[in-house]
Order: sequence, then C-alpha cells, then structure tokens
Amino acid sequence: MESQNLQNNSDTIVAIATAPGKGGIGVIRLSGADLSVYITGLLGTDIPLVPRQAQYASFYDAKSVVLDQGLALSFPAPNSFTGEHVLELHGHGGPVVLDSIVNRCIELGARLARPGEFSERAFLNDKLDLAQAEAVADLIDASSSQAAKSAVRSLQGEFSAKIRDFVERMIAIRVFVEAAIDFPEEEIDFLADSALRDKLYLLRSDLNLFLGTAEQGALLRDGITLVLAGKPNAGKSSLLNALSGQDAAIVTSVAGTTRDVLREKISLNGIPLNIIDTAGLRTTDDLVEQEGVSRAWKEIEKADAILYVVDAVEQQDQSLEQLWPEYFDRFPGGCQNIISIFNKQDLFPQTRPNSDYGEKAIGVSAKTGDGLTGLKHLILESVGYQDQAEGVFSARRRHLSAIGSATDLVCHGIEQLELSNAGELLAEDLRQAQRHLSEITGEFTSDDLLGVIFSSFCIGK
Ligand SMILES: Nc1nc2c(ncn2[C@@H]2O[C@H](COP(=O)(O)OP(=O)(O)OP(=O)(O)O)[C@@H](O)[C@H]2O)c(=O)[nH]1
Ligand SMILES: [Mg+2]
Repeated sequence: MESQNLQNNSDTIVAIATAPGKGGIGVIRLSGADLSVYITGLLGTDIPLVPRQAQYASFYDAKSVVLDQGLALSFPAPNSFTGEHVLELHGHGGPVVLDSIVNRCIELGARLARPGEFSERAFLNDKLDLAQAEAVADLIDASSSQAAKSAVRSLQGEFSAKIRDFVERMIAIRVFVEAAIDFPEEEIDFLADSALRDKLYLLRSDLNLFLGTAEQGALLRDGITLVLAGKPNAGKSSLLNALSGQDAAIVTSVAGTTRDVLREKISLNGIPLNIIDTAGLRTTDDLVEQEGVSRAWKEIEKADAILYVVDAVEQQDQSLEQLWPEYFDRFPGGCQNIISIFNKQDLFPQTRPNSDYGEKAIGVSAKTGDGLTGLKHLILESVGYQDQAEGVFSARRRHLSAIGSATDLVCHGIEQLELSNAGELLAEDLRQAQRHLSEITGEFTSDDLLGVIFSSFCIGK
C-alpha cells in the first residue's frame, strides 16, 4: 500500500462486513464524509433514518426495483466505528443479493474497501490506536477462548494504557535529567538522588514484567510449532496420533513408514500448537525416503521446539548429545528447545529416563497414553507458558520486539549512568526507548508499516 492511500480519506467505501458464504443475514457497511446520496439512492427519500436506530427498509436498484428488504442503521460522524458517517444495511445473507446491493452502492459512487480500510480510518480518525486496531483483527482471528479474552483486553485499551504509562514515566525522568544536565558546572551525581534512582530501577523491572506478560499474549495468539523427530520406528507418528486424538498418520512396524511431512493442530491450555510429524532420520538408499529425511531436517531447523522421540529400548541414562549426535554435528552448540521422549515405556516399565543432565526428558507410552499429561506440561513449560489467566493482553511479535528494544535501551541507559554518571546518554536512551513504545500505539509509526499492518486484515474489517 502506498503512503498517500493512508491519507486518502474522503471517498466513500463499501464492503460486505459479514463472513463470505450464506447466512441468515448479511451486513453491508458504508463509510464516508457524506452518505446522503446513498441513503436516498438505496432507501428512497421518505425513509426517516434516526441515528443509531434500526429502520426497516427496502433496498432499491436504479430502476426502483427492490433488491432486498432489511434494516438500515445510520451512525452519523463522529460517533461511528470509523469516525466518519457510517451506514449499515442488514439484508439477507446470500452472496448474490449482497453483491447486488454492493454494486448499487458502487453505481452511486462508492468504491470497494481495501482490506482493513474501515479499521485504518478508525485509526486515522483517532477512534482506535494501532494496538487496539490490531486487537480487533486478533479477536476475529482468535483460535481459543483465552486468546479471545486477551484480545478483548487489548481492544478495551488495557495494553495501550500500560504503554502510555511507561512513556509518561520515561518522559518524566528525561525532563528531570535534561534539566539537570543544563547546569554542567554543578556536577550532579544522578545516582545519589534516590528518587531518580528508584524510579529508574522500578521502570526497568516493570518493563521486564510487562515483556513477560506480552510474551504470554503472543504465545496465545501465534502458538508454537513442535516437530516430532527421531529414528525410524521410535513412535513419532504414534505420538502425533495420541497427542492430536486422531488417527492422522500411518503407523506400521516397518521402519521408514513416514516420508511426507504431516501437520496437525491442537490446542493446549488455549495455546495453538502445530505438531509436525517427520520421516525417521537415517541414511538410506531409498530416494523417496532420502527426500523425506531432508525435509525432516528442514522442519527441525525451523521448529520452536523439538520433540526428540527415542525408543525406550535405548539406554535411558544417555545425554541428548549421546542420543542424537547428528543434531549436534549439524548445529554445533545447538540451542533449540529439545525435549527427549522415551517412548514405549509400556515395554520397559522399570526404567525411567535419567535427568542428571539437566535436560528435559520424559518417559511415555504412545500405546497406553501413559505419561502424555506430563509431556503436555513439559511442552508448555518449555515454551515459557505461565498459568496466568488474568491480565494477559493480546500481543504481536512486533510489539514484543518494540518492548524488548525499549527494555534493552533502559538497561543500557542505567549502565551508562552507573559507569560514568552519563546523564546525557541516559536521556538519549530513554528518548529512543520511548519512541519504540510509541510505535506500538501508532504515534511514531511509518506509513509503510501501517500499510503492511492494515492490509493483513480482511475486507470489511
Ligand atoms: N509397545 C509399544 N509400541 C509402540 C509404541 N509407540 C509406537 N509403537 C509401535 O512402534 C512401531 C513404529 O511406530 P510409528 O509410530 O510408526 O513410528 P515412527 O517413529 O513414526 O516410524 P517411522 O515413520 O518409520 O519413522 C509401530 O509398530 C507401533 O505400533 C508404544 O508406546 N508402545
Ligand atoms: Mg512415522
């Protein structure tokens, strides 16, 4: 999207606001600076539209033939979602009839809205800040009730209010420090001022806590990708089936059964998990299996966490490096999140994995389901999930990176102060940190980024 589009706010836009397909009703939304031509053109002249009150009406085409009958609702500016005049037409929910009404609007001068354009106008007219506009999209896309609740919290402005609070605290500290450095001859010792020092340290620890909460929100929104990897016949496909509760993958006693990459989605405590089953890792002359193994390694490389499945017949007192040297050959110092799963525990009930190495390891049986609850806990724990139902707000990766950068800058600023009493450097770090946070609410966001964000919304939003 080009930046001038973001400013192009005067024309009237129209879109079907309800989901595509058939339904009891379908809603068409119009937004613009003046909708009188649409009201008379569609509804006729004798309709007494009272603001925000549903009015039963017929929707007419150019020859006064009735296209549909339904409700018309007008929201005069500025008291509307977009801040402009908005007209909603609730007709019958068939794609053909809704299209005919949209076409009539276009005939009368409107144009089809771009994806996210209603939300974009709401943002440009200060009806929502950027984090709230994103929360609208996140609420619609939410894949669990927890994710939906956290999106509502962001939509209500809790997230934005916290951001603004941090920005205000940064400004207050900057004002103080900048005022003090205007008097260089006084040689002020900033750290000796306990009020300033306490404020700074509290800002740092609050930012760290805030980052943790935002990470939880991002986890609920984006979920994680887990890859099942291991030697042939270890029981990867059996585990995929057991975890997803579906007979998704073929399981046989033939080593090398799985060749393709298989994906299943499940939800664990509201967190969407993409679980990927892969071909057993081994060297082979079979061309098809070779391709499967090479695809398996590609998935392993991209995973948020790896479930390394081992047949429990293997010595369970080995470290991960002994069990899976190929991984460490490929990724020296391998820093991915790996859980070792000793499967087929039903065959070896006396043995248990050795956790002396400080690694994440668990014994399970895909066959009997034994140990799967423990495995699920271990997965959640290893991706940093905390069971805090309250206070989580939906957050995106862009928010995390902005909060992370702001936190780093504040830490750096404090170091400058501690090392060399450098007030100017602290003030500069705070100024930049504040800018990063303001990007979240959209106060300092480039038009290009705004374009990218809004164009990822769906039409009619
Ligand atoms: N006793 C027992 N057998 C199991 C268990 N899990 C899997 N098996 C058996 O082990 C064999 C291999 O299982 P799969 O799930 O196909 O193993 P895989 O790791 O996907 O194998 P490949 O696709 O060939 O790499 C099958 O005969 C399964 O029935 C378990 O927990 N206990
Ligand atoms: Mg398999």
